[in-house]
Amino acid sequence: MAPIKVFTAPTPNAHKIVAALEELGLEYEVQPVAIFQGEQFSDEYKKVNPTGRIPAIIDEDGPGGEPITVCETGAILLYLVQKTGKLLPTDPRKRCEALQWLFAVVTGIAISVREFAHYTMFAAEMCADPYPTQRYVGETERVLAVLEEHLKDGKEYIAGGEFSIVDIAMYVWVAAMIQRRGKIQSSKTGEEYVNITAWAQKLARNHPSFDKAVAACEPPPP
Ligand SMILES: N[C@@H](CCC(=O)N[C@@H](CS)C(=O)NCC(=O)O)C(=O)O
Repeated sequence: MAPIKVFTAPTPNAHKIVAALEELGLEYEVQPVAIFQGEQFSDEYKKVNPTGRIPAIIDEDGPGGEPITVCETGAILLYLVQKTGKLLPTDPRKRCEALQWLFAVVTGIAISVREFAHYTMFAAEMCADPYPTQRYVGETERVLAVLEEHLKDGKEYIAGGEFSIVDIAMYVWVAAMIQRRGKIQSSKTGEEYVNITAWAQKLARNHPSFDKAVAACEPPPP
């Protein structure tokens, strides 16, 4: 069976998909896309993902044994669940809870964290107006406080009481923040988010897939 081709760059969104493939034990082959050189907008890549974003996957053994291309991390994660029947609770209530969190992470929390990083780190000197920075710092603060409260009492997983694609989708952003800032903390008070930290540390210890994903997405040497 042909390995799943996964289009990557060294970013949390790519780590998310490679970590899921690792967790599921699916064979995959990484196809790096040089997003800082604009390769995501090449005619060739736009045949894979017309929106010019990584990651994307091509599974030669898709539904009905036919090839399928899937873009958007939420859709890719759900495709992998559909393919394997793993990494999402099967109990209907737990599944609903997990899907609710998945969409909150992919469409909301991840965007806040990404824009927070953009305005405080990558574009810090390019934006004279304080509004975007204030908005994303404030929004990131708000959503991380919600997650911090949710993970209290030593909760091991975000949803449904089991490890799922929701933990994978959130972990990659938390890990990126911890890597860049040393710890995950409130920008207002400087206080560490202890519940998020404990959840992330436990995941990192028990799931080597995350480190493997980061290594697999490293850009090829020039
Ligand atoms: N909603 C998309 C977001 C993907 C995304 O933002 N990818 C970034 C890398 S993390 C990208 O391709 N950036 C290239 C660019 O902005 O031109 C998803 O979840 O797949």
